[in-house]
Amino acid sequence: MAKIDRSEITPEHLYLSRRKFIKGMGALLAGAAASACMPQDSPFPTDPVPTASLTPAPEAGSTPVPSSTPLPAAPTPITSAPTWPEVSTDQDDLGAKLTTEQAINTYNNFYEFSFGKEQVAELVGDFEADPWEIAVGGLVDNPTTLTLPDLLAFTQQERIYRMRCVEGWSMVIPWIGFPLARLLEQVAPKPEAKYVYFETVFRPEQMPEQARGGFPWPYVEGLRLDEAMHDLTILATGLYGKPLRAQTGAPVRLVVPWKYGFKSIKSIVKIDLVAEMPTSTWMSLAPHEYGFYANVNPNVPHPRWSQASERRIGETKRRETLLFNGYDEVASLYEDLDLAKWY
Ligand SMILES: Nc1nc2c(c(=O)[nH]1)N[C@H]1C(S)=C(S)[C@@H](COP(=O)(O)O)O[C@H]1N2
Ligand SMILES: [Mo]
Repeated sequence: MAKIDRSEITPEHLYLSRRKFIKGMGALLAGAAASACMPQDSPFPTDPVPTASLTPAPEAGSTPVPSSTPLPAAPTPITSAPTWPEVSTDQDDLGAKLTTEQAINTYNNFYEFSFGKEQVAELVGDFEADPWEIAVGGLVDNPTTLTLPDLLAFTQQERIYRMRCVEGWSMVIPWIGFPLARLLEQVAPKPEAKYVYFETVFRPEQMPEQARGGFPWPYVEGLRLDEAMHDLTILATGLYGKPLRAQTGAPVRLVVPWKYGFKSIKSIVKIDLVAEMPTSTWMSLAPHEYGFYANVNPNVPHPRWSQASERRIGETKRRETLLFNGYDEVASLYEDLDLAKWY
């Protein structure tokens, strides 16, 4: 049985796995200045990683199947669970089959726990997603702090979305959640608010890689306000009709299906309306490789590999990647933007 993804190249993972072999500090990435306060055993590479080693390796051939790691018995408990909508269909709007619940919960990018996608689910045991609070503020008329019951009081819907990681793999996930617009309407953004800033929880005692340092925690992300208000943009609280597990971003994470997966920030504790474009974690780590927009675009290669195709987890043959991940309805948001650039 081929283990999933040993041959798959991951921008994030690759830097990080190499880091472990490299002592001392240097350029974080080509041209990026390293901070003097980085720990001596910083996992960041001292030299740019040779391009050849970063080219996606050919697929192993056999059907990639997520590891046999058994799922924990119960999902993250949530005190006041809403009536979770039934999973109503097993297809997305292009007719693609849902990725299995097992795969969605055992193949994760959540660097706060581990840089290894198959290790995350094994390391989330200490994480507490309940109780939870999200502070929503910044340039708004009604700043607020939302508890988990507050979040679950928004009418929860099922949204079956494709998710495309910048690394070249994808899934089809039946999320449960609600449009971020409902929450933003409630706090009433001021006219000066142009962007939305998101922040993941910082809890090194429960998140092993946060405890190790070497990464600019907490993970942060941002959207333009009109992107955040778009009906496709949701805050997810569950998947497959159950509350999110820690590995998928419990108790609440962003899902922006037309952007590369790294925009969909997990385990959110802070949302601020701001006037200036926020600098995301990946922009600060590698500004020449990860832009603010990060819209899925098969015509714009990542500086180190093509984005033309993707591997749907559970399938063997690669699929062609679609502009905006197939969500053409967002095209009007970008009429003034040069999509030929790596945004
Ligand atoms: N806080 C946080 N959010 C995150 C990440 C992360 O490492 N930390 N990884 C991102 C990346 S690169 C992807 S592809 C998706 C993966 O989501 P999934 O594990 O639920 O499939 O989460 C995104 N959100
Ligand atoms: Mo990703």
